[in-house]
Amino acid sequence: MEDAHHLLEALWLHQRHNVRDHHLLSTLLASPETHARNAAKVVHHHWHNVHATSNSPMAKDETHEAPTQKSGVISDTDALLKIRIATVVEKMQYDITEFSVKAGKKVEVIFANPDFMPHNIVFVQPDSADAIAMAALELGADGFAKEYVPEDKRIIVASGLVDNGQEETLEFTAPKKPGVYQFVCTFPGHHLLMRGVMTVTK
Ligand SMILES: [Cu+2]
Repeated sequence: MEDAHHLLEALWLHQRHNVRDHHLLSTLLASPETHARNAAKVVHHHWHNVHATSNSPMAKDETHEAPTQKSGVISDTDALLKIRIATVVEKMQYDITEFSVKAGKKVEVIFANPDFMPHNIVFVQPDSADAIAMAALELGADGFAKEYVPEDKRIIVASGLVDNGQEETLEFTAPKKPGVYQFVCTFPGHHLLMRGVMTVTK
């Protein structure tokens, strides 16, 4: 059987182009990978609940409404920066692609995923996003079990794979060294589009 992540990518493409491949969906619904199964369940739900004339299969369903909470900085004090970052439905992007924080400040990132695909968010050292995404890809069959987060010293903090409608909060301390740090989704095939930067200032 093909890797679940390839099948999910195929489903993602079909979803974007409003093509329904029932065989592919059935295969994913039976996948041993929980995140793949969850994603398939969301798509299955849409196919059976969304009005046929809807432009996008995602457009009218309550589970895909824009999150009620707005993304961006929630609060910023001397002690703590609190920020919400969400995925953009069917875009393979984060809705926040840059923010700044003072070196050494505590950061709380609420990562929310309204998209049907699973995504993660991994904060890394400057210019290491590509290498870490490649290392994630090389996890191969272990990828899902490791949430596509490789072991790598350049990772500052990482979420797990977050399924549709879920969120995860990350708490970490901003690096002491000013610079442009990247954040990226390491799910295979996502890293080129799904990334942003955290600028650490003095
Ligand atoms: Cu992703």
